[in-house]
Amino acid sequence: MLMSFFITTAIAYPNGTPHIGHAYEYIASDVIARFKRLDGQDVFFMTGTDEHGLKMQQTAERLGVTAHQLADTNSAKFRALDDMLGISYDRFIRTTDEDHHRSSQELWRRMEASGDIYLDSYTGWYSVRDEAYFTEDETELVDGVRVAKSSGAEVTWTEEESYFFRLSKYQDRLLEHYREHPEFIGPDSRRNEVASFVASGLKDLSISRTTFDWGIPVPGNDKHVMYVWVDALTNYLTGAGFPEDDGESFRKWWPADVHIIGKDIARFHCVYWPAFLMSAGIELPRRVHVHGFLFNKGEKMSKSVGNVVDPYDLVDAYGLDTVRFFLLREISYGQDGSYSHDGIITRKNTDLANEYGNLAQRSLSMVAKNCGGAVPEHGELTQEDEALLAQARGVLAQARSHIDTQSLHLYLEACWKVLAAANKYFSVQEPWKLKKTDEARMATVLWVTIEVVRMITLLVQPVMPTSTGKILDLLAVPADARDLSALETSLVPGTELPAPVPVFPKYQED
Ligand code: ME8
Repeated sequence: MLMSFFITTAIAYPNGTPHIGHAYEYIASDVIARFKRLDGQDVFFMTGTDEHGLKMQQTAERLGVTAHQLADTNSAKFRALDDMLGISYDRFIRTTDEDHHRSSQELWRRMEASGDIYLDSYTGWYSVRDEAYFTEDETELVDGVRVAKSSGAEVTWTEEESYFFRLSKYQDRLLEHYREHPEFIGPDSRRNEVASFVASGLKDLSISRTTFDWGIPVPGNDKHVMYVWVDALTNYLTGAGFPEDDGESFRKWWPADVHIIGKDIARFHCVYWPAFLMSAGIELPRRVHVHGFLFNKGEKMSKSVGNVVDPYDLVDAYGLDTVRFFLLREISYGQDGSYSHDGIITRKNTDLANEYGNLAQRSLSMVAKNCGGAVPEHGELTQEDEALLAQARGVLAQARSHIDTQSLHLYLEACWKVLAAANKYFSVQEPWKLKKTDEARMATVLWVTIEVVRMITLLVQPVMPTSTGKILDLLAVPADARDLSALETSLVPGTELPAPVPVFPKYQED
């Protein structure tokens, strides 16, 4: 039986149009999903939109539309972005989907049945932009306006009847879980932050609202809608098929293998979410990977701050595969990072055009000219040949382990080390000289080089699906020999090759 792998992104608030930070999260998650599929796993990859809550309701009021209309319009934009970016999602979930209502209400009932929900009243600060509650000392006055220290978002004083979740009861169990499953939160630095937050003491959490109705009704009390984060987090269960009818889908996909999220929502995913699940008696996800923020030349972006950078512009300017590659190669996945025109051009011209594209183009042109346009015959392999091939073959094990810790930059680094070694090999072996002195050896060197290009291309398909497809076409690799098990095979001498064309052009300044 195939191993199943369930990966999710955060579901975005469709109160505005998507920005490059969203694109970054989708691309990284997509690379992991594609890698797992190529590695023979049965993958379920889910993304979507988080459509309830006060932020959506207030934005809709300002625009003179209903919250539902706003969600429909903008959810479609997120989905279009996914499609433009080549995101291979299996389900695009919307929290207004019918099955999601059932699932959220069932989670609520189970938490209630555990005795973890009680009615009281909430008095304190609320940030609509963060959709989060804050204690007084988590806020500060800036120019006479009270804001959340963590985000700078304005907070408003809130007093209303509310259901509470007994979060405080789960403090010890959460800490124990982080200790026993250190892989639950990555990278490690995030786990430490979360653990010290929990260790400092947890208060019960307000989980319903009565002053607006754009949300999922609380079972048994229609005056209340659920706090948007209760319903938002439950999307992961809904996608897996909760509450199970026959249980088959849910058993197959749950627990999720990894939730990919940004650093501003770590608390919700690493504290509230596991506590809800513990209360409901549901297994916890295996891992939450927290990525950093993407800045435009150091500037923080967000819809509410208003300096959104359009991912469409970026892709128009540099090409989709370049953008996908740049974001993952340039930034340590987990840290903050920034992008700039110069940074993207450097990666495009050196890593892609010189080290990868040029190696493929030079070796394949020589094959076309000197080996009858077919995969060359190779003679006995020298130590150098064997060493390079072994290095390329060795990348798979490293790539798997980097993918499992979401160290996407290290996975690409490992691939590019092999390309650097292959470039060095090519210039040391000087096949253009061998042409005059030892044609058989030239053929062997060319075979080894294009074989390494094939292996690295197989490995980096998840990052640049279109360009790698073109390179595999140039190597006449059949469609059924493009998954990672094909690393165990090699190019068959005599296979006819199409005329080579450059796949990774340099960026030309206008
Ligand atoms: O937080 N760089 O939605 P959202 C990188 N609905 N990632 C960024 C980013 C940036 N500049 N800005 C935002 C929400 N993100 C909730 C999630 S999940 C059950 C509910 C990331 O639209 C952010 O960290 O504000 C989050 O992971 C995702 O984009 C959606 O953010």
